[in-house]
Amino acid sequence: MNIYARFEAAFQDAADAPALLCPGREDWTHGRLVEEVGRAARALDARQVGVGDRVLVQIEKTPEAVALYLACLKTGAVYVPINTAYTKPEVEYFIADCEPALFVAGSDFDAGVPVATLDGVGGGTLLGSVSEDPVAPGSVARADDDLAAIIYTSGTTGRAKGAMLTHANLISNAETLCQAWGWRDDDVLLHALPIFHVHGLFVALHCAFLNATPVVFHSRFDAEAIIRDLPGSTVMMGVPTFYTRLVREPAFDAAACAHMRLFISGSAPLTEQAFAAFEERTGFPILERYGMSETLMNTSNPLHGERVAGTVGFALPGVDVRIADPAGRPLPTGEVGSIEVRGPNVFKGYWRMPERTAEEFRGDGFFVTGDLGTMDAEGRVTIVGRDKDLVISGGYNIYPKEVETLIDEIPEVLESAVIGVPHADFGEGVVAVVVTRGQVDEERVDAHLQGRLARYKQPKRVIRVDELPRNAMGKVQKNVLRRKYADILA
Ligand code: MCA
Ligand code: AMP
Repeated sequence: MNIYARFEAAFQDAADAPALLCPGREDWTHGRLVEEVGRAARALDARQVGVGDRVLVQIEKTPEAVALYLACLKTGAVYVPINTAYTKPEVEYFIADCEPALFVAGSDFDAGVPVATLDGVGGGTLLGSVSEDPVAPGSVARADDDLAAIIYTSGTTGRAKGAMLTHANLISNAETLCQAWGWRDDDVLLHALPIFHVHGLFVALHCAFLNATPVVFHSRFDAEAIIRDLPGSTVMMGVPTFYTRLVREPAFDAAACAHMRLFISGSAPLTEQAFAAFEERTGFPILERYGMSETLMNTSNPLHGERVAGTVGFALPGVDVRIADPAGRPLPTGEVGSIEVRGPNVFKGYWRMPERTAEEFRGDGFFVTGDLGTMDAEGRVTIVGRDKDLVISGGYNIYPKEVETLIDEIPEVLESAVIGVPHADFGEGVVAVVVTRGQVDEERVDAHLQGRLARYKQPKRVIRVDELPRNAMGKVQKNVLRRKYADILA
């Protein structure tokens, strides 16, 4: 089943009802959305994008971008969205890796593959010359394990891996979430997440699309704009930074949230303090859930029942979650181990990386998430750490290895260690600790990374030291560094 067939059936039943409510722009009904999907499908066809072809996309968040995503689903192309913050060399990696039939960029890009543009107001070459004639409803039939999207996620080696997600992965997870979160016909989703990651693109939009309920579509997160639109909304999804920023706004209180029914958090740990501050201010216990690009959503706190701060809740229906030892053997209740998951939500593998895929699956089909956690007797999961060297800053993942590799290119740098330390706004912030020959200051490191690495991955501070702490095996002790510099960004 093509997931777009599910969406389209719901859209057609709600053709005159609002789909995307866009502040500062004309709203789109579901009927209009279907037309725009048709237009984007025609644009793909005009560029000979066929079934199974990759469409790499690095564009601003607009209704047209949503239509392009849905058009890829409709036509059986594989949607490959990437962060708008990526620099040219980063983008070139993705082009070489996924070999797109088309790269849709925000502005002109010299790529060596066909390029079309779609800008921040929906203009550009992609849709510019497409005829307005209606396109027939329907979508290309897709088998359960046919790809719908590739979502790149960085690896501990510093090389990004493309997680291949199938139509069946997306359908099963969307249905499960609608059920778990009790999606209602009168729900209105307040959407301020980027749409190049699983959270904003699949988790949030699919709940609304399966039910053809409206989405208040903000192009980016802005606390004041959120407060303005709360009275017309019922559900919001966000990363913890959204919620800690909202609590800092004096106008954000129980009265402002009176029309809301649910706030959902994920992508990064929501601290117990943030959970408590939010509940104290609004009366709402945030519902925290846990997922990954490779697995979509795995666990969720309950809609009805106690939401426990600092935990990510129970395995979602149909998803097996276990805590295992390094050999994949299940551990007794309460013990800390590797979080492993299996189910219809789990991806097909990494794009053109069969060995990496094999390494991260157990023989019995469980996927090793790289997160460490515990499960209590009731099945409630708590994430206690990560077995992977990863920093999560404002919900974006940053792999230290990628940053270290670039910093180590500076001739005067002898070695570097990139760590995440507590950051008041982003939860964790990136810090680089460097050993240098001669004077290398923060500006020198900044200048080297500029244009090579997305800004959000760049260190907020660079610290020079004489040597890095190492254990008996010679491995850099990042935990020692994290403790030592724990306060510098707080
Ligand atoms: C922006 N900056 C950041 C971040 N965002 N630095 C570190 N971490 C960040 N997350 C930097 C910019 O580079 C810039 O630096 C300065 O902050 C201001 O940039 P601006 O774009 O204005 O920032 P903002 O609009 O305030 O963005 C913060 C944000 C945003 C709203 C928290 O990062 C965001 O939307 N995060 C959500 C990420 C997300 O959707 N994650 C889900 C993926 P300078 O001034 O130095 O140039 S994970 C996922 O999908 C899994 C499956 C899951 O479980 O959900
Ligand atoms: P990504 O690779 O961007 O899909 O990020 C997935 C990672 O985000 C997971 O492996 C976790 O480490 C982290 N993550 C997602 N949700 C949560 C959560 N609720 N609490 C803590 N970490 C989370």
